This record gives sequence, C-alpha cells and structure tokens, in this order.
Amino acid sequence: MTVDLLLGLQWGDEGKGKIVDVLTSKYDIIARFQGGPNAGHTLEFDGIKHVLRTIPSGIFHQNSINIIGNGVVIDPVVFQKELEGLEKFNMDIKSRLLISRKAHLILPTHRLLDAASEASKGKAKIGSTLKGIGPTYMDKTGRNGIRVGDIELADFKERYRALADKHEAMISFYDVDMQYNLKELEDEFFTAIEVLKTLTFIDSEAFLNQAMKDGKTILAEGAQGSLLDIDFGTYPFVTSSNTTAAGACTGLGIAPNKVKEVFGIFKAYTTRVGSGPFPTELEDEIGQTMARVGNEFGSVTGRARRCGWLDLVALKYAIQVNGVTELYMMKGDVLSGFDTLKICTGYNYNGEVINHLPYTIEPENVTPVYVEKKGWKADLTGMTSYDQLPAELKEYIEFIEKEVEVPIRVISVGPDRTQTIVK
Ligand code: 2SA
Ligand code: MG
Repeated sequence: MTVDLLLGLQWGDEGKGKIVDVLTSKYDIIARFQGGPNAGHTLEFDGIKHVLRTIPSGIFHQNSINIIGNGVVIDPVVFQKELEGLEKFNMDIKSRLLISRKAHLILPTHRLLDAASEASKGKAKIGSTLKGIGPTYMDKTGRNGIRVGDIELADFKERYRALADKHEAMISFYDVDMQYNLKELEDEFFTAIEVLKTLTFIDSEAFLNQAMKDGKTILAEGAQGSLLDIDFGTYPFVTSSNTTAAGACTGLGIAPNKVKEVFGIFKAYTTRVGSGPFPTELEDEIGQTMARVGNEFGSVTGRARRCGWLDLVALKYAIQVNGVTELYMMKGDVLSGFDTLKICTGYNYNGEVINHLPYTIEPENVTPVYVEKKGWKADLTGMTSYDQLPAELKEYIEFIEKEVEVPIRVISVGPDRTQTIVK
C-alpha cells in the first residue's frame, strides 16, 4: 500500500486540519511528520471548534490510528494540555495515539532560547511562535537533542540537566533581558513527562512500513506551509523543518516511491503570520476585509494574519516542489462581495517579468503582475454542489487550474465539515 500526503502550499493556515478531518474516514492511519506545537490545526464539527497542536487531526475519528512521527518536535507541557483538552470529547485517545521514539523533545530552555534569539534580533525577528521550534531543531541537527526514547533511559534526568545547563549559558550569551523561573518550568516539564510516559512509544518507521505491507492506508498530515520550508521557503523567515513532500519521507521513514497522491491545500487568497516578504500583501481596506471575514488570527498565538491576493507564482512553485496531484481550495466564501478580484500571475523582477520564484522576493526586487477577475456577491456558505457556485467563482477556479495545470478537486465554503464541495 502507499501513502498520500496532505500539505499546505502557502505560508500555513490553509485549512489543513479541516481537510484531514474530512478525509480521515478513508485512511487507517494519520501521521504528523514535522513541526510541533507551532502548528494550530483547527477542526469544526457539530458546532464545536477545536485546535490541535501536536496530535494528528485523525484523532476525532474513532477508527483511525494517529502517529506522531520522528520528524516532529514535542513539547510535553503543551502535549499534556492538548490531551486534557480532548478529555471532554470522551474518546479513547491513548490506544489510538502512538509516538515515535525518535521525535525530539522541546525543553523549557528551548522556549527561552527561542525568545532570547527573537529579542536579540529586534526588528529583524522571524516572528516565531516562541514555542522553541528553532532551538530544538538546532539541537537535533547539531546532534545534541533529547528524544522521546531517551525518557525510557535510566540517565534521562542527567541528560536533561546537561543540555539545560548548556542552554542557560547560551541564554546569558544573548544580550537581552530575560525573566524566568527555571525551577517552575522544570517542575511543569517533568510532570508532563510522566503524562507522556502513559502513551505508547513506537519505532514509527518500522510500524508504518509494516502497516503498508499489511495493506493499511496512510495519510501524512503536513503542518505550516511550503513557503515556510527551511530549504524552499522565504529563508530566513521560515520554520525549521521541511514542510514540503520530502519532509514526509524523512519525518516518517517512508520511501519516496511509496508516496502516491499529494493533496495541496491553498486558500483562495493568501495569508502570512510573522515577518518576511509577501509580494501580494494588501495593507488597505481589502486586506482588512479579508482578515475580518476570514477571521484571520493565528490559532496558536492569536496574532493577526497579513492578507493579500492569490499568488500563482508562489503556488506553482509549491506545486512543483511537492509534486501536487490534486488541489483543495479553501475559504472561497471569504472572497464573496468584492467587485473585482486580482490574481498574481507574474513578478516584475528587477525590470523583467518572471513567473518563477526568485532567490529573494523582497519588495525592492519584486512587484506583482495581476490579472483582474470579476467578483461575485452570493453567499456560498450554504452551497453544497459545484453547479450552485456563481459563474464568476467557477471562472476564478478554472483560471487557476489552467495556470497551474493541476485540478482543483474540492472547494471549501465554510469551516464546518459539511461545507465542502467536491468538484
Ligand atoms: P516557528 O515558531 O519558529 O516555527 O516560526 C517561524 C515562522 O513560521 C511561521 N509559523 C506559522 N505560520 C502560520 N501558522 C502557524 N501556526 C499557527 C497557526 C501560528 C499562530 O496555525 O495559526 O498561531 O500564530 C505557524 N507556525 C509557524 C511563524 O509565523 C514564523 O514566521
Ligand atoms: Mg494553523
């Protein structure tokens, strides 16, 4: 059997949580392969809204097994809260949630280092979610990290102490004012470690490869988006993991020839939270309307998201890097009401029009080239079939498909599971 991937194609918050939730019933296993509690995957059903952080979005389906893969970084404290938040749903979680021993742990001092690094950068800060993601991946690639499997070792506490002491020395190296009580943070951490220990740790690459042999279907759930990829994103304003398709192979131990469908999720417009270039950003009333109607606030940090027109240069790039086979267009409903819509089809780059993503997309190098499309007024949120959609929206969709040469299979017209139109 093979694995399908579900990835965000922009700067995150494309609506991956909703789509995984809609697709889950088709899969036996849902696996997260990168990122950590910087993610906020929002699911809405039966009038309840829920945000998942580290736990895969398949958890709400009684029959699915959920895996936190080796490529994920886990903060036990956030994880404990996430588990507690799910208790009210009265589901059997622990038997359906398995954690890779090779996943790295976010220590309290990783969070402090994240904050110190950001503070030291001043205006040039990345706009990190301050969850300790960067420093944890630094320790992973620097070969200093602590992994979930280490919790089972007799000298876990000593390993922890050695790394935390090193981090404290590093924090003092940053010339920033940091107030913290490490003792309190550590008490909370070790309490959470005890909770983590009540879950099942597995060698997830072995588990997943065996599951494939047994004919099980697997969906790998990406977090953040392609333009935040450590290699292919708008570096340095990126996250610290590979959010693109290749990350699913390294973050789960799945061979590339096992990957079948790659579902690419994108919003009908573009948003970005945190710093970094954003060519189609709208700092005017249109952008504010998108933010208001689309309720564009970070699901983890509550930060207002920057909004702008759909950028097909960036979208094509993401489709190429990921090998996307099917597109899912989210939040079409948010664009209702505008007289005219713009779509970016090229960049004016140092005096020349290009349609690939160049090395840098800073505003001084890049001005977007737009085509205009007629808007629509109808409220889409109650529509249930493609035929019902306004002609202008169909034209918008078909234009995108022609430009990017990949079909749009699903159009989402609202946050609920049911507001999902299959084309
Ligand atoms: P980090 O925390 O080190 O990964 O931040 C680095 C950059 O990556 C961006 N980033 C995100 N962008 C969109 N959504 C994310 N998740 C949350 C959400 C964010 C939130 O789902 O809403 O609540 O603010 C996410 N996680 C990381 C981040 O903004 C930095 O630009
Ligand atoms: Mg999100």
